[in-house]
Amino acid sequence: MRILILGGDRYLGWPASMYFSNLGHEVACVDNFIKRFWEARLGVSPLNPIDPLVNRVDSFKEASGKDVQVYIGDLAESERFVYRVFQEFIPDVVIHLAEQPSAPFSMRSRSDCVETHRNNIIGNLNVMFAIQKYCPDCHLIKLGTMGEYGTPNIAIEEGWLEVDHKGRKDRVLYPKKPGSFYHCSKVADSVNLEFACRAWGMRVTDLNQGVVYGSPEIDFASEPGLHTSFHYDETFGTVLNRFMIQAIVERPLTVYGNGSQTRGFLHINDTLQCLRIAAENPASVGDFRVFNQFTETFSVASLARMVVDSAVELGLKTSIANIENPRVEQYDHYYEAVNTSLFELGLEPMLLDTGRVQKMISELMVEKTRINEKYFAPKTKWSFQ
Ligand code: USQ
Repeated sequence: MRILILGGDRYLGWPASMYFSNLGHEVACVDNFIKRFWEARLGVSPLNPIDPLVNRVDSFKEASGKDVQVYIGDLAESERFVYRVFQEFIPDVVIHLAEQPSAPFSMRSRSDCVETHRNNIIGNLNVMFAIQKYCPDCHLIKLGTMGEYGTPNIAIEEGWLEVDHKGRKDRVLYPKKPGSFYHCSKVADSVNLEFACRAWGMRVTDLNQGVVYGSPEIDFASEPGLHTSFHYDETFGTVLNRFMIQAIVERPLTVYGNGSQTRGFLHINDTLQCLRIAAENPASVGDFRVFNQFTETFSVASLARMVVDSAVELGLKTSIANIENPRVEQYDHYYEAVNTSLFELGLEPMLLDTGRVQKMISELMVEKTRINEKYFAPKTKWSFQ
């Protein structure tokens, strides 16, 4: 397949580019390096220094013999750039990972909220119009988030809900209760895509992904120069990645509030597997298909306990600190989310236990001297003064 990966420079997009290339597909990736700009603006960097994308593409070619094409440009800024990419490459599958991914980033200020919406919603619209114009039969795999649903007091279905209301029935998009302006931008994307499926007959898979952790365990991913970006700061680092790094330097784990918040989680290798499963089993014409993409659920407190137990066995002394929660989120809430579709299509999960946490901590330990403890304390509050 000809696979176009949008957002090929960062945490998920770079391993996805190598992974699909390793599988023998023809891969091109697109990026405008805005995440590098945001990182510089916030004064944070990933655990490892990350080579420029074009250098990584060269290193990957040397290691694997495979070519990955690169297009550099902004999906949201100029539809002309987007149209040129689609007209030239004519993808069979588009994997859209090119969005501002952080809830805290979107809550920093008015301008960061607007920037998140501009980047995510307009970028997605430009991709939709490019598909409609140059490759209407192509399958769009769009990264959504479990956080679109929030934590409702009823079971979370996969995107759709059968409703029986005042004696009449319908199938409606599952009601959304997003937990940040970032999550709101993903809801807007879903609404736009569902409409385009009805109006234009687009084929879309919306992957409502949970919280990702770990480093990719795929061919070439751990070779020098080919690492992906691993964040542990409050803005771009996800919770388990942060906890593992905090444990390595024997600092207390920053559990927000009482830690009873429950979320779906998955290893980054399972993200890649899910993208492959979606690509190999395309949505039908006019189908807005939603998969809930996580392999298991944990409360933040239970994750922290698992990290502490794993770290102690490795001889590290760490503890749990229940700090004031900078976010507005529910505690002790109901959380029951369906995630059967990807399993039915063959997903074989890499589940989390103390053994896996220890393996990940041991691998990350090599970078111990690079860890910046200033990244641990959260500063972004959900409430504005
Ligand atoms: N948390 C802590 N301590 C920390 C960091 C986070 O207790 O040091 C808690 C948060 O309060 C939250 C949970 O851990 O309840 C998850 O936080 P997170 O920062 O790992 O994840 P989140 O902000 O929800 O966003 C991440 C990705 C986003 C993706 C989302 C999936 O950054 O791109 O969409 O996970 S989901 O959470 O299902 O919406």
